[in-house]
Parts: sequence; C-alpha cells; structure tokens
Amino acid sequence: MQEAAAPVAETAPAVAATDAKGAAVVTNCATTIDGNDAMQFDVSSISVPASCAQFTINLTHSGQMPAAAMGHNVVISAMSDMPSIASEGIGAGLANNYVKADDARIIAHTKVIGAGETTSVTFDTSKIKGAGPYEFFCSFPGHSTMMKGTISVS
Ligand SMILES: [Cu+2]
Repeated sequence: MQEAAAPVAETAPAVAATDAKGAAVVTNCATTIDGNDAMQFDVSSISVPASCAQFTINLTHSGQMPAAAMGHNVVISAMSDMPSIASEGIGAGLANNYVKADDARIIAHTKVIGAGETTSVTFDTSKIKGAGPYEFFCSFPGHSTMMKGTISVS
C-alpha cells in the first residue's frame, strides 16, 4: 500500500502514523512512535529530513502495564554505544529513567512511561549527522534487544 506523501502543512499537529512496522512517518520535523506490552516499538526506523534543525520524537504507550513492569523510553546514541548505555542504565533505576546521569554518549532521551502515558524529546539533528550509524532504543532492563531501530538523517 503506497500513498502519496502529503505536503507538509505548517499548522498540522506533529503526529504520525505508521504503515505496519517499518519507517516512522515524519511530519513537521517530528514523529510519534509507540511501545506496547509485548516489548515492541511500532517502527523499526526513523528517517530525519536534512532540512530539520531540530527533531522531536513523541512516545506513546498503548499497553496496559505500568512503567515499573513494562516501562518504555527512547534513547538515541551511536549504535556502537547502545549495549553499554543500556547495561549501565539498569543501575540508574526507574527513578532515573534507566539512563546513567550525565552520559555524554546519549544524544537524547525521554523519560520512562507506562501505559497510557506520553512523553517527548527534541534534539538538534546536527548530533546525528556524523558517521553513526545511530539507533533509537528503549533502555528499560532487557528491552533494547527487541526495542530498537535505526535513526538517520536523509
Ligand atoms: Cu521498553
């Protein structure tokens, strides 16, 4: 199923839907991705338009479980840094959103949310214009093996 991309409307809200599990839909330098109770994001890649100086990721949680049991966040880093950021984030605990304080390897991250909650993070796209490759992932303990995807500037 292929639909023509709608022209970018300046006043449209920054929301996005997805076609199955694939690329995130980007509107107005923003996208919305969802995490569920099956430890899954609904997208596997995010392509950031080069024209965006900043980019916003909105995170929703469509499941039923609370943050303590099935919390999700979005962390962005170089792909090579992801395993150590995730493992070191476990020690930070839920109160610190499972990210180590002042971790310079983390390009951006949201807080951890539970069912029905939303959050967002906005970052300078210059931070992901290097060689990368870059990933987005959930740093809740154990989730990054399944909850991850690529993020790049197109
Ligand atoms: Cu998660």
